[in-house]
Amino acid sequence: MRNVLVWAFAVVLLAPDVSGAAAGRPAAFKDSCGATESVFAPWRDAVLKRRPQWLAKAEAAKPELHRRAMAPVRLVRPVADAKAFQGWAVTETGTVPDALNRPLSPGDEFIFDFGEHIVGRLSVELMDFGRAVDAPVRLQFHFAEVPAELAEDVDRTTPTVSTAWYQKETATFDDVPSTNSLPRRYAFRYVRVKVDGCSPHGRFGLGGVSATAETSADGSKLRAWSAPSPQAAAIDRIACRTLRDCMQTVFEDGPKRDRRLWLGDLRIEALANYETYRNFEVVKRSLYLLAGTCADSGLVNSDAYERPAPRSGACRILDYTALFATTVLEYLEASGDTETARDLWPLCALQPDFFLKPVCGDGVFRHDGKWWCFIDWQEALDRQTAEQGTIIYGLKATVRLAERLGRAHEAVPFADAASRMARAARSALWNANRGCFVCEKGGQASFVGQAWMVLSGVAEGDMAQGCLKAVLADPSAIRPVTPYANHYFAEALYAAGLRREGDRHLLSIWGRMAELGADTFWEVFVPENHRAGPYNTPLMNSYCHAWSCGAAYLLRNAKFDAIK
Ligand code: RAM
Repeated sequence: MRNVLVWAFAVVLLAPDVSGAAAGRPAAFKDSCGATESVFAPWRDAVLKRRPQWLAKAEAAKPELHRRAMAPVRLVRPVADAKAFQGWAVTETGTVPDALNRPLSPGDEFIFDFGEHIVGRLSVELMDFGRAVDAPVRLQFHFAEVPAELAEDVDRTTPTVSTAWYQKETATFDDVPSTNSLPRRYAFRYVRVKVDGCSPHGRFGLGGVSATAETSADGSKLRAWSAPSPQAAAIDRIACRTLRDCMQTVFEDGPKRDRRLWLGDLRIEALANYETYRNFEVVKRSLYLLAGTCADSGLVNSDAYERPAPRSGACRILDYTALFATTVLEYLEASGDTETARDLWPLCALQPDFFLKPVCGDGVFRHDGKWWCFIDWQEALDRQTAEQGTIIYGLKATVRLAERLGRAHEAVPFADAASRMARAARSALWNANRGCFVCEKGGQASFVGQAWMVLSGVAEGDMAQGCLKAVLADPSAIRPVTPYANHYFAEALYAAGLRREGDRHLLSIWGRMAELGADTFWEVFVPENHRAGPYNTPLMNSYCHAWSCGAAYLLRNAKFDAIK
């Protein structure tokens, strides 16, 4: 997966702007649907004028954070356990008071277990024993979301992302006694506190260790839901906690890493949020942040930072950009906020100018090397079929949004493009012998390729059921590695009326993570390879990852009920 990551970032950062005539690909398909430059020009003008107002609106919609005081519940240490997730579990070594009110020496250490995953600040109280402490106290802190992070040494790995994400700190405290807060916000269930240096004269000890959890999710607003089974209740609980911990002043992808807004993650978080905490402000802020930081061409980039000042991350994921209008449409439908949807319409209407560029004259998507085609972290995946479906899905959402806003006439070229691409998919990408959609070069069939063909309505009825069942029965079909892509596969099963298969799939991913003791759902999960991940070490994976919280949406949206 490492090569894919390096390649993807190189492409998105080094590729020229995909706007306007810069893309050397024939614009024939777009033009033939009536999506010509003159159609896009007024929207582009409106977008560029509105960008500063959009940033101001993002700022005005900043949600308040709710805080909870948290205390550790026990002391633990990691133990090897072949049956546990990644081969590591924790075992209890004592109670919290065992670590407190006692003189400590260099090398002493304790691992505090807070009992559940939290996102927040840590505070540590230092105490003396009636005598002045004649040197500073230096402590090492190591925060962990899962036991493997406590047991394995990140310094022996070569991650493809910065090790500064790894949640380790050394802090030196001059005053004893004193109460001190660590500088960053952390994502963790466990924290190891180790004495690195202290005076041999005048002893010090820990008076207390506590945390303040932060989230923009208001727990008192969490919608009640009657789960059809204890297993469904457990999955929902973990999914809601995942959403809660990623829901900060924007929807973050992962509070450990990358701590920023990503469009693909946002869409799933927003869907889960509508069924659970229903905080519309944070969706509005996230949409406006992406809108206000769009490129000078008017392209909606895939990621954005809030701090130190709003800024685009400048990644250009085709399948994320194609989902922007969908995310606005779903926000409108859930919140009734027509004003925001109207305000963002020119931006939504402009995006097909970008994501239709790699569609060739025959209506088939062929990667032109100018985008990051993501879909999933699965390295073996040929993304053609999934991208084709995502583009059609995005076009249809743009049409529906136009209809909701009384602007259907403006979306005629997009409706035309969607139906022509659907026809093209059914002829160029359908393999009648295998009964499923495949990619042109090499004929690869994938789970997520069928998912997007079904979700976009390219395949309906028997064709939809048939292609999903075909890949389920085919050991050579490429399976997803992220809960993100698995989410769309499960949703496609439900959409095709395969409820039992949908439930089974949901249980095989989210149910299995729950069985393995997940506090919050993970960024990557391959049931038969717990060490899978795109960063060259599972230690850099995020274990509270936004795009995994969609199980709450799938469960609550009346999609799950066949297996009780
Ligand atoms: C990673 C993040 C994020 C995802 C992008 C594509 O950096 O995990 O969730 O949206 O990749």
